[in-house]
Parts: sequence; structure tokens; C-alpha cells
Amino acid sequence: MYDLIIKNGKVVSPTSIVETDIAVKDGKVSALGDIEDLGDAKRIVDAEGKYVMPGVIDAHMHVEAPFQGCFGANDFYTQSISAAFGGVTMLMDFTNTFKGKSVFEAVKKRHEEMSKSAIDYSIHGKFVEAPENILNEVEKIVDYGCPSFKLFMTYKKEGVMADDETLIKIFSRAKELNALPMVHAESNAIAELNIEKYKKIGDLSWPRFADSKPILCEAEAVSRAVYFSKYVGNALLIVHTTNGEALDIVRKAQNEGYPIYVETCPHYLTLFKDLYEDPEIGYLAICSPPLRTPQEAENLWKGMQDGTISVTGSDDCTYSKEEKTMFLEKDENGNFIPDFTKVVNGCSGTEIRLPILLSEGVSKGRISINKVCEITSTNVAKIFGCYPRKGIIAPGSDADIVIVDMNKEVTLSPEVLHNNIDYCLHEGMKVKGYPVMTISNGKIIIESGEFKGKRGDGKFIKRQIEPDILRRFSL
Ligand code: DUC
Ligand code: ZN
Ligand code: ZN
Ligand code: ZN
Repeated sequence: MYDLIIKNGKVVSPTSIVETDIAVKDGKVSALGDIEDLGDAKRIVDAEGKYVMPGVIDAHMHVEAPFQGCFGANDFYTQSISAAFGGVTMLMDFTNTFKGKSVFEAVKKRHEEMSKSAIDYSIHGKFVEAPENILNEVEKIVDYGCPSFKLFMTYKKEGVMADDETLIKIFSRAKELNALPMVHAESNAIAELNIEKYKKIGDLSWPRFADSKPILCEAEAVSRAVYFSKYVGNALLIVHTTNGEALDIVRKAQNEGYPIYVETCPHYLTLFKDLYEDPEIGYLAICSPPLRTPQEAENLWKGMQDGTISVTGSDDCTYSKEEKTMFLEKDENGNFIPDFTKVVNGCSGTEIRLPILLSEGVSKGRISINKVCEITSTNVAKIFGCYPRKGIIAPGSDADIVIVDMNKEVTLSPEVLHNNIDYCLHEGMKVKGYPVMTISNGKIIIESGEFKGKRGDGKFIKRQIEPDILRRFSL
């Protein structure tokens, strides 16, 4: 007797769509086949007319992270609920790392914080410096099951930036230990000099935020990181890539065989820098890198189509309006005095990543449902070292499954989302294609618009990356 059978669905992998039924037992996929042959189950779900996909993995978010002095609108429990409504069955977040403090201790602290999650989770070690004692901890972090590291190439004033020496040292140590470094690529020098310039002319209005970190600010850092990666001889993941210039740099390196992987995020596909022109609420769209243009979004879709972009993540960093504005000053009429340097960076995204890719991607004919599977789940599991436990529906894999209805239409608004804020940058956007059921370790946790999961049900997933992926461009 199985715990669950999902029948009549179209089961998606990066390379196939198969009409087959899925039997689940003890949290794992037990067998695929015809229900007549599989036998009975305690619960049978009819997925007639729907796609059945491996659960989305969100390997990029900032939750319970005191970034720029703010905590964020969610803790890992509420974040996991919002994520589950978006078809996400696994979260990964970064350590809160501070100069002079142990990163290994930060990993263990993060493990504790993330244990509230209703879905499985994992941790990336974040490095802001690389003195001997920190380099000596790296092996313990990898052995703990966290072979992926984050480095910021900007945010020097916030104490988060890794300088060039740190990048090279951590990249090298990652190579020795079969780990994957990832970078937030923006030139700190360009950003800071532009801030000085706009301060001098007295214009720190929201549109100047995008001007302060133009495409070349990102491309310069991408280029530097790519060369460090080539020099060291180990893979690199460039997160939240926003534009064609950056993709061209990576495309060239990939064509030469270098294992340089790229992530993009839903907001760079659907939100544009004209949002900063709104004097009242333009600040809500301040995130780093800044929003770009529809033309750059098309470059990103091309990057997904041709395989330059391997994965998507949300970069979810959800702040309430109060948090976004808490450092702004007000004029005598009580209006905020625009100063983009005082706005906390970040926007929401974990719940809408799959709907946006389904709607703007599949429904509009830009990418296939197989590609969505690849860039939301399979490739993410491979790159971060939890495949085939995650990232595929196959016997032996964890039964992390999302059922998608391509005919379901939803108008995005704060009311339909579950991310604990009272605004939505995508307010009014109609999406066609939506997750309707989420299954985590064999348990239905989203059904008929209801969350049925449990705080703390998520497990810490130990990861180990295939060395092949780290030595040459091969997913
Ligand atoms: N960018 C954001 O917008 N928020 C958090 C961190 C980051 O890099
Ligand atoms: Zn970032
Ligand atoms: Zn981020
Ligand atoms: Zn609800």
C-alpha cells in the first residue's frame, strides 16, 4: 500500500514529458507506471490535464538576515509557507557572517534558525575575509554538507564585501574541497564613486539608484570574477545576472569550456527601471543589482533559451514598507526626503518565480516546460550537489513534487501572496500557469489554496557536488 499516488499527470523532466502515474511511500518516489500495475494508495490525487514537476528549489534568498540593519518581513517558517505556495520544496540561504567571527559557527547558527522551515533546507557559507583561521574552517563547512560559498564584490561600507585577495583565496580553497563559489558581481568602486557624484550634485532620488550601478558596474565585476575563476581553475556561479553584456562575457568563457554558471531572477524579467521614476513608491523597487529594461529582459530570455543561464533563484529579500523606509528622513510635510543610499535593498520573489516562468516563459512561448523544470529544479540540484535526491521525479528521489495547471489565471496582488507584506511590485500582473498542489517529502503541504504543512517539518539536506560540474561546463 502506497501513501500516495498521483495519476493522469504529465510528468516533466528537462528532456521529457511522460504520461505516467507516480507512487510515493515513506517520503520517497517509489515507482512510476500505470496505476493499474502500481496498486493501491491511502490517497490518490488526479492530475488530469496538469503537469507534474520536481519541486522548485530556491537556492537564493535572504531571510532573518540583518542586512543594512533590517531583519526582513519573514522568518524561515513564514518564508517556507510563501515558498510552498509557489511550488518551492527546498530553500537555501546564506550564513550571517561578520568580520572577525567564525563562519563555521555561523553555519551551525543558520542551521538552527532554518530548522523552523516546513520544507527542506540547506546553507551556503558566506565569506567576507579569508585570514588563515577562516581558510582553516572551510573544510569543516564542506564536511557539514555545505559545499557552496557566497562572496559579495560590493557593500564595502556594510562590511560584507570580499576584496580581490579574498575572492582568489576562497576560490582556491573551494577548488581543493570540490566546492562552488558564487558571487554578487557589482563593482564597489563604480557604485561608491557614483554615490559621491550624486551626493555632490544633491540628487539622491530613486532614479539615480539605477544610474549609480549601471550595466558596466555589473559587467566589470562579472568579468573580474570570471578571470579569477579561470585563473584558479574552479567553477563559479554568478548570481542575479541582469543583462546581455554580462551574459556575453560568460558565454565566451563557457564556449571555451570554463565552468561558469549563471543565475537570473524573476524581477529582472518582469520589472523595469521606470519604476524608480515614481517619486512616491519608487523606493520599493530598490534592489541590487538595479532593475534594467525590457530589452535586457529579452537578453535574459535568450540566455535561458541558449543555455548560458543555467539556473534561476528568487533573491527574495522581503521587507515591509516600514523597513524599506526606516532610515529615510522626512520633510516638514511628513514626506520622505529621497535618498536611495538609505533604502534597504531587496524585493520579494520566492512565491512568484515559478508562476512568472510559467506565464511569461511557457504561456508566451519563450521557453518550454522542460526548460522551466531544468532552471528551477534539476540544474539547481545538480549545481548545488543534491541531485538526484532532489531535482527529478524518479524512483528513490525525495517526493518533492509540484502540480502545475497551465490554464489557471491569477492576478498578482498582496492578497493572493503569502509573503507578509502589504504591497506587491507585480500588483495587477496577470499570470497564466500556476502551481496548484505542492508535495514535500510525500506530504501534501499546499492543496486547494490551503497550507497544510508543519513548522519544523523541513530537514537539513547535506550536499556534495559532483567534481565534473566544477571542472568543466557540463550540466
Ligand atoms: N541584493 C538585494 O537586493 N538584497 C539583498 C542582497 C542583495 O545582494
Ligand atoms: Zn546579491
Ligand atoms: Zn541575494
Ligand atoms: Zn492565502
